[in-house]
Amino acid sequence: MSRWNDRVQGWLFNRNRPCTDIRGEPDYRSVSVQHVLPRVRCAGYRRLHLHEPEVSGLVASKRTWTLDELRTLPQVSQITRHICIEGWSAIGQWRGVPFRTFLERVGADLSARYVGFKCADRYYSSLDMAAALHPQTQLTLDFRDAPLPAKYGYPLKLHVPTKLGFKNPKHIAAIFVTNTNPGGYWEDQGYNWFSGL
Ligand SMILES: Nc1nc2c(c(=O)[nH]1)N[C@H]1C(S)=C(S)[C@@H](COP(=O)(O)O)O[C@H]1N2
Ligand SMILES: [Mo]
Repeated sequence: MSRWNDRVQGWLFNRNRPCTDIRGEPDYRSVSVQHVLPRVRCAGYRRLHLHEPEVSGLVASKRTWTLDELRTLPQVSQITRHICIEGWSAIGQWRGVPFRTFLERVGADLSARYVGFKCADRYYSSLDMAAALHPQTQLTLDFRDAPLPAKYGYPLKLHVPTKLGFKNPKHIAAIFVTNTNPGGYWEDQGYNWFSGL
């Protein structure tokens, strides 16, 4: 049933419709309960490539991206609402690279079906390619005008305002493009995989 639901949601998804029309003031205060906050290591540990995202799968260029390199790509600032399935939501101001720009830069096969994410705290999730390419899907580096605080996903988070909160991976350690559905931490425990808004 959930599979069928995924398919119908996929058909209904409008690839370009902005999903949030935010007039309110950003009030982002996470109410999420994350049991493990990973200790992430970035600049300074670069030689070890710890927790700077490793890009693999159906991409022309498989390698690790440093945070400095990500900051050389075009950055966009946006205000979007995050909606958690547990009943809270909050508006945040986020800056980062439009994920489509990133996928194009790494030579991703944009006709592949899924993009998967592995996180430094062993969380994981995945998206359909249409959601990954949505103009508001953002590889986020900054909260307001400063690097993401640890609890909001340092060093890197994916914002997907067209999806429920659990499909917005924080502390991203690996990104891969694939035709095999990678599932997700909550998705594999019965939450609907598509979870569109
Ligand atoms: N790595 C990682 N990403 C994660 C989670 C997590 O526990 N670990 N929780 C998810 C859930 S359920 C929500 S609602 C949001 C919460 O993001 P926030 O803490 O920045 O508000 O992150 C999502 N991404
Ligand atoms: Mo959540």
